[in-house]
Amino acid sequence: MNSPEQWDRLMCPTADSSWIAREGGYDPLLERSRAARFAISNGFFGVRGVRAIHRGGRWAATSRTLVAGVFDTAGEEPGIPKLAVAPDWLKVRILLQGEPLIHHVDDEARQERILDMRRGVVIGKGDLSNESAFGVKMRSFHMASLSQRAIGMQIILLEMEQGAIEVTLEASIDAVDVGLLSERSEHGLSVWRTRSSGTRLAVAAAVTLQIDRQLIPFTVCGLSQWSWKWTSTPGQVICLTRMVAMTRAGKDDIDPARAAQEALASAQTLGWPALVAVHERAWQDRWACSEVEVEGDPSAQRALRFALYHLNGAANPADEHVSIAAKALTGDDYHGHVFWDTEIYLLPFYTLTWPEAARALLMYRFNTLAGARQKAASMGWQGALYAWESADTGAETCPLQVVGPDRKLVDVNCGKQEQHISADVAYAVWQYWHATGDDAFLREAGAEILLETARFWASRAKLESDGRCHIRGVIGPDEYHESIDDNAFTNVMARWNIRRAIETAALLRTSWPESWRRLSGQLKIDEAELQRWGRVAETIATGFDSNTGLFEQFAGFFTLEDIDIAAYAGRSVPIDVVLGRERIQRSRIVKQADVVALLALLPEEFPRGSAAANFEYYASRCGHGSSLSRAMHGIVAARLGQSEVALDFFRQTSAIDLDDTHVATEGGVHIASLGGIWMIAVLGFAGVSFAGDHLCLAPALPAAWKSLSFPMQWRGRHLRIEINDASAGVRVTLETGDPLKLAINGELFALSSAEPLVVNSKTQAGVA
Ligand code: IFM
Repeated sequence: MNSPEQWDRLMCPTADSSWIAREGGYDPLLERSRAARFAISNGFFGVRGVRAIHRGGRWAATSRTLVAGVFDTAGEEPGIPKLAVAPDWLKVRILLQGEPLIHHVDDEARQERILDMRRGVVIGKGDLSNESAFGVKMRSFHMASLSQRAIGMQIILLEMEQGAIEVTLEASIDAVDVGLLSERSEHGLSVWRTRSSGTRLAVAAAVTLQIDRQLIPFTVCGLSQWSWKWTSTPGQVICLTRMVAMTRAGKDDIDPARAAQEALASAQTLGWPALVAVHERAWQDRWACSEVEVEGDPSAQRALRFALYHLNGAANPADEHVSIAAKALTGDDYHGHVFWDTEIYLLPFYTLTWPEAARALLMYRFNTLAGARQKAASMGWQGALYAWESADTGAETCPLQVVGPDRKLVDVNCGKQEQHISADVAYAVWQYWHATGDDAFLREAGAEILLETARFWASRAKLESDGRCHIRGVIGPDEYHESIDDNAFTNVMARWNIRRAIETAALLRTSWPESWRRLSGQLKIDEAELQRWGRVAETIATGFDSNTGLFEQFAGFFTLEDIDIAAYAGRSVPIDVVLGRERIQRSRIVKQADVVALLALLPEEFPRGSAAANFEYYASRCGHGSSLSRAMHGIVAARLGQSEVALDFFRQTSAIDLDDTHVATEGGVHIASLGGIWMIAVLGFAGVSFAGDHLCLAPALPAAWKSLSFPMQWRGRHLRIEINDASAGVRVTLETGDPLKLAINGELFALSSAEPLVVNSKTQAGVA
C-alpha cells in the first residue's frame, strides 16, 4: 500500500518554475492547442494532454493516444494512410449520488494542468462537483514511460468533501473513436488490427482502487471497464492506479498480446513508485545530454525547455521502422506523415545529443528505400526518390488535393514535385556519419542511401543544348511557386548529394573494399556511372549570378512582380490568403526559407561575401507562411553576426506553439520549429558547425544572453560548451573520450580531458 507521502511526492511538480508549464481552467477555444502543448510522449506512443476526468457532454477535446507506426488507410481518402487513433486508456467517470460531474463557469479558478518538463509528466488539480454541489478534490498524474516505452501510467487521487454520498467510479478503455478493427477482446486485454496494413496493436491494462488505503475489488461492467460503488465518508481518500502496456506488431509478426501482457506484468512487479523513478531517471539522462541553459533571458530558457521536452519525447532509438511526423505524436494533423522536417530540422539535434535516436531515424529511411526506388521508377527515373510525405512503407502518401483557405479544393503537387527530400535525407545521413564517425552505419545503410539518391539526381538532371544540366518541373521549399525550373535549393543540394556519393564510393573502395564489392554489385554501379554523375555535378545549373552574388531562387524568379511585403505587416492571415494564389505565384514573395535554407545548410556553397547579400534579398521577400521558415532565418542571421535579428526570429519561432500564434497548434506541436529553436541557439548563436574535419564554434550571443551552455556529442566524445558573454570567454570541457582539436572562430585548439579549454574569443591564440 502506498503512503500519502508517496502520493504527495508524485503530485508535487518541480519547484523551479522554469521547468513548468501551467494552464488553468477550461477554455473551449484553447483546449485543443493545450492538448498538444501538454502532450506526453516517449516516441512509441503519445497522449494529448486533456483534462483528467470527463464531465458532462461538453468536451471540446478528448484524450487521444497515437502509437508510432500504426497507420491505416481509411475509406474516405483512398490511398492515404493515416496514423490511427488508439484506444483511450485514460478515461475516468465519476457519479456522485448518481449524478455526473459538470463543467462550472468558475472552472478557471478550480482547475489546473501542469506539465512538468523535467520529469516528463502531467499533473492535474481541481475541485469537481455535480449539479447538486456534491464535490471531490482531485489530483491526477499520467506519464508515458521513457524507460519502458510500452508502459503508460495514470494515478488519480480523490478526496471526498461530503459523507454518506453514493459514489460510482468507472475507469474504461474507450474505443469509441478508434478506427481499428477489434481482433481479440477480454477483460484487461484487447488486440486491434488496421484494415489495410494488418498492423496490430495490443493493449493490456490493470486498474486498482484503494479507499483509505484498502484495496477495493472492482465490478466488471464491460470488457474494458472497471467499476466501483461505495458510500463516502468526509475526507475519504481514494486512489485509482492504472497501468497499461501497448505493443505493436506487423501483419506477419507474432501476436503482440503476449508482449503486452509481459510488459504489464513486469511493470506491476516493479510497482508504480519504482516505475516512476526509472522513468524520471531516463528523463534526467536525456536532460543531461541535451539541456541548453541560457542566463539572462528567462523566456528564451522557457522556450528551449519546451522545445527540448517535445524533442526528447518524440524519438525512439529502439525502433528503426518509424520516424517522427510533422506533429510528432502530439496530434494527427498531416495524418502522422513524415516530411523533410525530420532530416533537416530534427536530425541535427538528435545527431549531436542522441546519436542512437538519430541512427534509428535514418534507418527508417534505409528501411523505406524500396518505396523510394519505386517512386523514382514510377516517374521514369532511376535510384531513390523519397516520398514527400512518408508513412509506414515509404510509398508516397501526399494527398492529391486539400481544402484551401477559400474552402475550395486545391491540387497538391508536392508529392510529385517536391523532390529535394531525397537530397535532404542524404544530407542528414552524411551529417550523422560525419558527426558520429559511425562507420558501420555508413557501410551497412548510409552509403546505399547516398548512392541511390545520387543516382536519382543524375537521372533527373538533363543535359541541354546550353551545355548545362537542368532539373525542371519541381517545387522547392517555397511551395508558393510550383512547376519551376532549376530551383537553387534543389539543384545545389542535388549537386552536393552527388558529390558526397562519389566521395562515399571512393572511401568504401579504399577503406572497406569488401563492402564496396557487395554494394556496387548489388546496386550495379560501375566506374562509368560514377563518372557520369561527376559530369552532372559539374554542369548542373545553380542560378548563381557572380555579378550580384545572388542565387536566383529558380529560373525566371528575378523577372516576377516585386511586391513590397512590408506593406502588409500586421496582417492576421498568411500573405497568400491576402494576395490570392495566382498573384503570389506571379510574384517574388517566398513562402518560407528557400535560398536562405540553402545558406543555413550549405554555407560553403556561397562564394565569399555573398551570404549577407542573399540573406538580405530573400529575407525581405519572405512571408513566413510555414512554421519552418523563421528558424532557418534565425540560424543564418546569427551566423552573419546579426544576433538581435536572430533573437527576433528565435522569439517568433518560440511563440508558434507557446503563444498560440499559429492556428494549427491544435493539430499537434510543430516539431520542426521546436527543432529550429535548438538550432538557432546551438548552430546559430554558438556557431557550431562541422563542415570540415573539425568541430567548429563561432559564438555571437544576443545582448540579453549573458551565457549559453549545452552538452553535445562529437565522434564518440561528450563535450560541454559554455559561452560567457561578459568575459567573451568560451570554455569547452571534454567530459569523456579521446583528445581532439576544435576550431574556435577559425583558430584550431587542442582539447584533452586533463583540463577544459578556455578561450577569450576577443584575444584568442590557437594551439594547433
Ligand atoms: O514540410 C513542411 C513544408 O515545408 C511546409 N508545409 C508543412 C510541411 C510539414 O511541416
